[in-house]
Order: sequence, then C-alpha cells, then structure tokens
Amino acid sequence: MSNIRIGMIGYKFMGKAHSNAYRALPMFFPKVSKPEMKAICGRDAEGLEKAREQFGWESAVTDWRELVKRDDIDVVDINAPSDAHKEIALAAAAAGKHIFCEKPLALNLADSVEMLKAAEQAGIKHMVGFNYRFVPAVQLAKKLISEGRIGKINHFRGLFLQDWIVDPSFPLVWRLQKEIAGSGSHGDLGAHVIDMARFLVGEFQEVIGMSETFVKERPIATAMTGLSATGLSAKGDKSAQLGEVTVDDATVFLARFADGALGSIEATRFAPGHRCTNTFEINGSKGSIKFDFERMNELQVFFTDDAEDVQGFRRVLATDPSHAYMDAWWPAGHTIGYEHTFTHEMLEFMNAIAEDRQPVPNFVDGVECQAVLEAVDKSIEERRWVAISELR
Ligand code: SOE
Repeated sequence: MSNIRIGMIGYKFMGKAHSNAYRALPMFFPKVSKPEMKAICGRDAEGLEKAREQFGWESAVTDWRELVKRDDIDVVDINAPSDAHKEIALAAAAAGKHIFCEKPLALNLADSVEMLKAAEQAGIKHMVGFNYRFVPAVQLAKKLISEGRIGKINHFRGLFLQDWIVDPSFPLVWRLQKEIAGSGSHGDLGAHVIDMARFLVGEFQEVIGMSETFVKERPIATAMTGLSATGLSAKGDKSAQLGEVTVDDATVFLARFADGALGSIEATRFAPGHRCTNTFEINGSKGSIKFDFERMNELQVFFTDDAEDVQGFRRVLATDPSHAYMDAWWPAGHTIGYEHTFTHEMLEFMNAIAEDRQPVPNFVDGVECQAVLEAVDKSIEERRWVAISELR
C-alpha cells in the first residue's frame, strides 16, 4: 500500500490534533496507508517553524497557494479558521488534491454547496471533521440503534456546553467574529450535535430556534492578551478598546426529524462549570441511550426487555477489543481520550483514499449540517418553524 502525502494548512489547536493523529496512525493501525507529513502551512513564519519541528513535518510554507499546487502532496488538510475553508478547498479541488476540512464546512450553506460541487467535479475524496462520530462509545450507540435494540426513536436531546467566554473581559477572538467564524456557539458546537443527530437518528425535517449574544462588546485582542495556543483561554487586557461581538453566545432549538422523532438541541459558551459537556440522550420504543463526552469511554443503556427486577440504566465501558477501534489500542478497561477521535477520523480518511471510496462523514454531511444551521438562523430571524427543504 502506498503512502499518502499530506499538506496541512493551520497549525494551532486542530493542527496539533491532526498532526498527532497522522503520527499515531502507522504505530497503532499498521495496515493503513501511511500518512507522510510533507508540509505544514501558516502565515506566521516563526510560529510555523516551531510547529513544524514540534509536530514533525518535513517542510513549512507560508503561502497556502504554493502548498496546494505542490506535486509531492496528495491531500490538503484544512484546519485554518472557517472563512478560509472555501477558497482553499476550491483551489485544492482544482489541483486534484483530496481534501480534509474542519467543521463547520463553510461560512454558509451556499459556500458549502459550492465546495461539494467542486469536489465532486474534480473526482477527489473529501471529508469533514465531525470527530465525535469516532468515539468508540458513539459507534456502539450507532450499532445498537442499527440493530433495533432501542426500537423506534422518539426523542433526541443534545447539549454542547462550554464556559470559556463567560468572563466579559475575554477578548474578541476570531471565533467571536461572524465574518471569520460564520457563527458562534451554533456553528462551532451546535454543528457537532447536529451531525451526531444526523448520524444516529436521521435527517432533520424542520426547526425553530432562539439565540442570544449575552456580552455584546469585548476587548479587541492585543499583544498583551496572552491567548493560549488553542485560543480558548486568555488573560484579558482590560485597557484594550472594545469591539462588537457579531456571533451568538448561545443557540437553542427544537427539531422534528423526518421519521417523526422530536429533538431539542442547545449549544452555549455560557455554562459555567461546563468545560466541554457534549452529551446526548436518545429514547426509543424499546430503550434509551445516554452519552457524555466528559466520560467518553462509557455509554449508558436501558432496555425495556431486561428482566423487570433489574431494570435500570447500565454503564457499558466501550473499551473491549470488540468495540470499534479498540483492538488497536490497549487491553480492555484501558481508556482512551479526545485525541483518539482524530486518529480514528484520519484512519477512515486514509482507508477511503486507499480503497477508492468516499470517506464518511464527507462534504455531503458538511452541507446537510450547514442546511440545518441555516434553517435555525432563518427560524430565529423570521420567528417561525422552518423546513430544511425551504433552503435546498
Ligand atoms: C471550541 O469551542 C471547540 O474546540 C470546538 O471548536 C471544537 O469543534 C469542539 O470539539 C470542542 O470545542
């Protein structure tokens, strides 16, 4: 099996997660086509060189246009801020490169559709970074649902709660600016929940939502701000000038799924104490499933056909060799973490390229998610239920 040569754009939070995944893959999944970490790209030459060395990339380039055209690269991995996704993806597709793109796929539905069309016309493989699908316990949930173990699904309840911007002196980073991020908690966190719901329950039919920006102005980030490498913590510079926050701090919506299930979804960055609470509960006619990312190795299950005297939620530890991906890692009971979701994601991407099939989730999933995000926005603007079909 031949190696797959990667060029990656972006070197901060996701850049580190992806680099780690490429490095771990051949060690834990030796049968996979080996990703060759050819070139890393970013605008700040000094920071980039540090990342190149630290993450183990062969070369570094500061112009993504140069990277995309290089003959020694098969894949363009885009983890730059969201406003850069479309232009890079179109250029990568035109150059015949396979594309991995972080979520949300684009700033809006129209752009995501353009990206999908370009990828299809170019005949390349395309994947979008909904990494939580690749948690073994989530894969187990999918398996149980597919086998009919919880029956017909009636409810999906999904939450993605964080608290990193509760402090009003937290600076106006790119994630709080609509022209760069597309939206706030909705596209950053809600997108993951929407994808999870599509993965486990099915397509959305209609939605109605509400959103709020609790802190409307924040200090403009300066050299004194002391942003962390991930951009999710900062010291705050109280003397800095204020700028407008142009995205939602929280978005909450109700949904009806095509096959009749009811959904409620909440995404917020204003839930003190919730560092990264990504949870869902699914209730079916024969049982229920609960997942909480902060306890990502576990799945809570309840089956109505358990003997009556022992009925109750039970905790399944999804770390046995029979659980997805786990035979490649450690003995049963030895848990895995956040970074493994990216390794599994890249495993799917490398395998799909080698097997000449589209990986899942791909740009089609990115577009469908974007359609739901946008339908929620429209429902908020027009204060009414919006069918997803209205946007397509
Ligand atoms: C920040 O809110 C963030 O890192 C998101 O951008 C990720 O997609 C999510 O997985 C965790 O939180």
